[in-house]
Amino acid sequence: MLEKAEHLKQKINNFQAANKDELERYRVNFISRKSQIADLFSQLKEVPADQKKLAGKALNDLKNLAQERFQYLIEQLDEETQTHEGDHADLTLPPVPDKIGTAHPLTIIRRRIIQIFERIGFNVSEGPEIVDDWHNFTALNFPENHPAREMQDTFFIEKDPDIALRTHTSSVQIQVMENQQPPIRTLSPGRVYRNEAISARAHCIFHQVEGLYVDENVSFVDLKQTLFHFAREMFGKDIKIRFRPSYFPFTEPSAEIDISCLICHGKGCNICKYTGWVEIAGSGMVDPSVLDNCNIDSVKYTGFAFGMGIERVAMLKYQIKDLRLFTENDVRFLRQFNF
Ligand code: 2NM
Repeated sequence: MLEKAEHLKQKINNFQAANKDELERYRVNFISRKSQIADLFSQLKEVPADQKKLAGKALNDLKNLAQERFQYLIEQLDEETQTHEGDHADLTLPPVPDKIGTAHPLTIIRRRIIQIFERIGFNVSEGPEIVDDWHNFTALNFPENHPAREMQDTFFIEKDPDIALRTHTSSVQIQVMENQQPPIRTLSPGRVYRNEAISARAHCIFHQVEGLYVDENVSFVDLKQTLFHFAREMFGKDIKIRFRPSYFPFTEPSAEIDISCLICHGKGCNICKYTGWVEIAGSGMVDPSVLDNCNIDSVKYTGFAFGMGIERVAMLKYQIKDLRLFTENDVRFLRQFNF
């Protein structure tokens, strides 16, 4: 009896149903009331009493196995006929939704930066990417023939040294100040260009957000608190920031802004080069001569300004190690930013 059960078990496990007829043959052989299993059940009464329990269990197991395999064969056959013939498609089912794309990580970060500053009264200003020397350099206090102009590795338009691709979005803010009197609170996001070799850390095209606040009595304290607020909104309430003295032609005093390293929380790691700090932005009090260049009274008004790279913020926020990923359009990279 046990031998016969074992034999049937193997037959069941090996059974394949390539079509409905074979499925029916399976049903008759192993499921129906005249099946070989039913046969064995009817022989159970002849089994000696001391072996009945064991044999009964073996037959029950066999019966369950036959049922399970039957379900499996039905599903297999269903799947095959659906894909091969298509005549099993259920037209009443709702359609499978299309996969929708996600915003680019730089778009997500740009929108978030704008949102943070809009909530404290900044508006957004945009301007051309092709600019004249005045808006990109001269109005910003870069002296004629000053090495600072070369420092920025500018792309000039061929045969016209007066026209260039903007190297920062400060050019937009010059336009704003030329056209509007304080109070000014504006944010200028946009693409900027610098003639640099492409690497994991540098690109000739990248994105910036610059901020500008001009009014009566704007002080360095306002700059510090505004950027501290931004850092906490962007990176969380535990973030620390520090200001390091620096130099820009268009601000005086100037400061570089660091945030505490998000990876090691200030303990020291290879991202922050074991300093515990990473640079996030440049900033300073707008040089009075820049205000004067835009016909804003530099005796009455003061202002602060700052600039940061959107790529840099995104790399810190998402721990992206190579700048080139932003422009390769590899969906395996892009679809990770789905919020
Ligand atoms: C920076 C750092 C410091 C800046 C200055 C101005 C303007 F137009 F008001 F003079 N806009 N942005 C500025 C100041 C930008 O980027 C690193």
